[in-house]
Amino acid sequence: MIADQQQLAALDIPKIRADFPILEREVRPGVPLVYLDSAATSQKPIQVMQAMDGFYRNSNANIHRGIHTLAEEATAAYELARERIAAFIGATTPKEVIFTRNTTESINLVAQTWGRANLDSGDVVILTEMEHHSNLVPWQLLAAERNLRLEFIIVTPEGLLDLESYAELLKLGPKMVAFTHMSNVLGTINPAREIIEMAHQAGAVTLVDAAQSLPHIPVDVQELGADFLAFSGHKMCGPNGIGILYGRRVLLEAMPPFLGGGDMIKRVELRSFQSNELPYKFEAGTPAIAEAIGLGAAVDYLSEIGMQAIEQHEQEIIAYALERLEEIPGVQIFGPEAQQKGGVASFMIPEAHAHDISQVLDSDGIAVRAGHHCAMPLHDKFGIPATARASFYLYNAIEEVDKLVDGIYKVKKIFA
Ligand code: 7TS
Repeated sequence: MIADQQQLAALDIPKIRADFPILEREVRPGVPLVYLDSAATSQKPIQVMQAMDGFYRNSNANIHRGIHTLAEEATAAYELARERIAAFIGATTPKEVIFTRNTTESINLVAQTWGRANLDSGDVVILTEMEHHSNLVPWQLLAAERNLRLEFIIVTPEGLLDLESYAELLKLGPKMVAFTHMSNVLGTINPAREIIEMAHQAGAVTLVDAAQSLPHIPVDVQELGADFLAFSGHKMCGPNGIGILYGRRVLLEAMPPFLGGGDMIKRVELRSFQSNELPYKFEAGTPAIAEAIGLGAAVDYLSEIGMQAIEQHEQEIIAYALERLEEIPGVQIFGPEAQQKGGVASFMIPEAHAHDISQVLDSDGIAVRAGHHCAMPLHDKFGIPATARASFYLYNAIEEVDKLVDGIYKVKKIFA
């Protein structure tokens, strides 16, 4: 049986786990960590830590400024990271890859610059009912300022987007369609290519929130046809404080800058400035240099393992997790079946609140997230205040699902 499972496995899990030192720790003496919270943030492999450490030990300097050796090395490493990320997502040029702090900042950048330049009173922006707050609030802020009309693609009881409701909304002639590629609560992988194609036929620009998809499945911006695409380094084995905004070159060229300051200018006079060229126009001030280099290393790491193999591994884990969770009496699982989702399982049991579930699981070293997962409107829609969420990544072993299920039975016993 075990041999069969190993033959089936898409990834060499013991080998991968050896790259993540934190996975060896015990939460308490004798209680090993079972990390099932990668949708919140992923763990980091030594390759990423070494890349950042190496930069600080050998080449630390500010970029794009000095002509001394260290400044040149730092600049080259920072720009090499950009090139690797551009290749990873299929951008036509590294100029289309903007370093930001995270997905949240990337989406705010689009709302504040493209949005302010292109949206005015009465214009329609289409979002979905399953968005993370970071793809809701930036548009709400702009809507209040510009008197925009926000409309939402309906989420079905199964946790899928209702594309008929979308087709109806497109008749309103929206200027922007911004949606999550993969739900951080339901795990649903949305048909991004189809959504984008329909938006383009209606004349709208599109933004894909790829925070949950890009770390887990192959994503190619050209194949999707995305105009903008946002993601975070920390969810894809990279460091905190670094994220990406991909934008189609013609759109980025036409947009005003976001933050003003050093690096984003070509020339400054006392009362005026001339913007720098792409991508620097959108990178004001000293950026997170080590973090960008760390993200470049994360992209190398994921590429070497292969995004298709990672996707297949997570498909195996989520299929098994749903099967095991469904055996638990009274359990309620949110989102579609395994084939339509990534490695995210949000659930409730009648005996206990999500926070109690999380606390009892933690006593066995099992880390899951409890709460609304920054998707309050979606939880309102399903009429629940909170869910417990187990989320998986390339380093999770199938046995960890069994530990989770044993833990849930323990919760049921305690709160029975
Ligand atoms: N979009 C989605 C779909 C997300 O899941 C998240 C973070 C974000 C945007 C924001 O990413 P950030 O890096 O800018 O914070 N999601 C979660 C989560 O599910 N648990 O913690 C963070």
